[in-house]
Amino acid sequence: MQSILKAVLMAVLVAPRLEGFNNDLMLANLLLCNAHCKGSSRPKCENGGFVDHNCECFCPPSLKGDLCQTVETSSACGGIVYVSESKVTEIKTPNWPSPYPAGTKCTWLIKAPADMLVKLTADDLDLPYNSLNRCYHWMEVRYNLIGQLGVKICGEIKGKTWTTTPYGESNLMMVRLDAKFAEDKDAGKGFSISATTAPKPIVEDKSKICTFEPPSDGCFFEGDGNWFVGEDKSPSDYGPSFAYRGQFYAYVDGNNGEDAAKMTYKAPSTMEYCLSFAYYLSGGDLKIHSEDANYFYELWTAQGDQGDGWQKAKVDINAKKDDLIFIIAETGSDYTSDIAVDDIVLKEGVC
Ligand SMILES: [Ca+2]
Repeated sequence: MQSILKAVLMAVLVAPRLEGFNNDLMLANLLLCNAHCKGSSRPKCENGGFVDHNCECFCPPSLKGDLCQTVETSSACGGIVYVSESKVTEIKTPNWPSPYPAGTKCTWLIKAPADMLVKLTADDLDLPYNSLNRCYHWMEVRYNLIGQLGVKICGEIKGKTWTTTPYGESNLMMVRLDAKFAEDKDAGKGFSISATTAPKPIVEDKSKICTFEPPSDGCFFEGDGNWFVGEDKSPSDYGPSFAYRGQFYAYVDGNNGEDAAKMTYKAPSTMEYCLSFAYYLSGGDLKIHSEDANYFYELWTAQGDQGDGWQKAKVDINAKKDDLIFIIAETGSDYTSDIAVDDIVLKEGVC
């Protein structure tokens, strides 16, 4: 199987138009390996959830339910808030403006219609922090990718706003109060925030995507021979148990030793780009570099075992025409350090 996968990846990443290569036969072999979880048995996960290897929804943190349709929160606060155009919904912490109870944790999922953005304003916020400006209790705002940790806000704030962007989960925002982490610290007033919609600008979607799902016309990143296509559970047992999205992903086997595997893309024009991707790291380093005629630039790095799960990352890349953009996987000396990527998206504009 591995040799087939390697051959397919070579075809997909390195030479997608290789003459004489029987793509159809290879893709048929791959599809035979993935006959389950299709059609009506495939759940339609909501709120940023995706289908895992058991054909069940894998939910972003703080969401649960068969389709990720429910919020995990205490009974005193939180829930799903639907906002619509020209309507402002106020969200307040328990007892506002008196202090919230010790140890309170609340989660609100704010949903706008699919063609709208969510706009949030902190009308009044008072949450305790220390002399180093570290938050004892905080409000966390997650948006665009609600599975990814958001900004933590504390102190005394009035009037600050957040708006989702047209990319990603543009009509979803998650707001959390965490007064549990430092439960022994005195509570502040909490927060009173208002949520509403904002118009979604019409954007021409100039994005490039690699999901490694067949049938594929190839990936815009060119991979060297150290990348394989994996499906469901990785052959080595040290990689992911399932793809981040769909059923296939690209990976580098930890058995490669310290060799680096590289995917390369040449910027077609001088432009600001946003590179987003899902990655799985059980050791070694994953790096995003760019290179012009004179220098190379280290733009982003993740190091070491990140646990059993996919992470998401976004990297702003300011590239000139013909600059090279690299995704570099260095598996290190430990044979367990498999590295996988999926859902690589390059969009014009900042992240
Ligand atoms: Ca995929």
